[in-house]
Amino acid sequence: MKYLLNSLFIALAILLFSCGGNDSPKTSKAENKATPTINIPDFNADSAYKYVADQVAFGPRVPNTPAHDACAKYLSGKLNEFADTVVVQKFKIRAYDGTILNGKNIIGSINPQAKKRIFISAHWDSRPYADNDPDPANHRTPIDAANDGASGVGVILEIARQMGLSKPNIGVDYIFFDTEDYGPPMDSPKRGQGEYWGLGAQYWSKNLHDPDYSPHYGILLDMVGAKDATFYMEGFSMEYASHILKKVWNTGKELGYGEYFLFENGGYIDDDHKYINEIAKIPTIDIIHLSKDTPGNSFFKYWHTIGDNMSTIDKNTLKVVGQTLLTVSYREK
Ligand code: AHN
Ligand code: ZN
Repeated sequence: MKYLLNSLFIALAILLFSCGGNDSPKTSKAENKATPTINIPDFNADSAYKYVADQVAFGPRVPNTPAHDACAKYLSGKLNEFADTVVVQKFKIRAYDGTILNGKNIIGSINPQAKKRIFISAHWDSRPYADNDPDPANHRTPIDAANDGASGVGVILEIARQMGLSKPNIGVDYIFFDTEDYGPPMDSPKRGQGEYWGLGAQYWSKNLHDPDYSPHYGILLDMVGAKDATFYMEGFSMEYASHILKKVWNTGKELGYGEYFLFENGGYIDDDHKYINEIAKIPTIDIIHLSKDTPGNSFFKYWHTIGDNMSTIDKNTLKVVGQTLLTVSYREK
C-alpha cells in the first residue's frame, strides 16, 4: 500500500510537472506576440563615472584653451568607438564680452538610417568663472565642471557604449553642445540681458548638422551627477514637451527612482533646450538638478563654484539617469 501511494504520488508529480512544462512556453509565446521582447541594457555607473573623470582630468574645458581642444578629441574619439557615424560641427561665435569662441558641437549617431529618431544631449564646455563661489577670490577661476557639464556627457557616453553593444529599435543621436556656459559673470552689467548662454545650441538650432534632421524629440541633461539630485519639472520642458517629460518621469518612478524625479514645478531655466524648442522646433526636455533650498539660486549647491569637482559626483545619480534613459530609448519602436 505504501509503495502504491508513493508511486501514485510520483505519477501525479510527473503529470503536474509536465503540464507546467507544456504550459509555460505557450504563455510566453502569446506574450511574445503582443510585445516583442526588449532587452534593456544595464547601465554601468562605474563606466559613466570614468567618462566624467576622464573629462575633468583635462582641466577646465574652457573654449579657446588646450584643455578644450584635447577634450574635443577625446569625445569624438569615444563616439567613433561607440556610434555608427560622427559629425563635428565647427563654428565661431561672439561671447558677451566680444571674445570670438571657437566652438565644436560633437554629434554621434546609432542606426543612422532609421527614420524614427530621438536625441540625447548635454553641454561639454566648462564655465570660465566660479562666479557663484562663496570666496570672491575665485570669481574668475575656471571650474572643473564635473557636474555642470561632464556628468551629462559621461552618462551619454555610457548610453552610447551600451547602444553600440546591442542596438535599440530606433535611431539615437548623441549631441554634445559647446559654449553653453560662457554667459556673463554675476558682476557683469550684461548679466540677465541678451542671449549669452547656450551659444552652441543656438548655433546648432539655426544650422542643423543635417538639414533634414527631424527627430521625434530631444532630451537635454544638465547637472545629473550630484548625490541625491532632485529633478523638478522645468518650465520650457513642460510648455513644449510635457508628453516626453511625463514619459521620462513616469519611467524613472517605475524603476524606483521616485525620489529623484519629482512631479513638481521647477520654474523656467534658460538652458540649451530653450533654443532647440524655440528655434529648431524640436520638442526637448531638460533633466536638470534644481533645488528649492539653495539660497540665491535654484541650482545645485556647488553650481558655478570651485566645489563643482569630482567630489560632487555620485554614481547612484548617474545610474538613475542612465538607466531611465536606456529604458525610455529601448521601449521606443
Ligand atoms: C542661466 O543662468 C541664465 N542659465 C543657466 C544655464 C546653465 C548654466 N546651465 C548650466 N550652467
Ligand atoms: Zn553652468
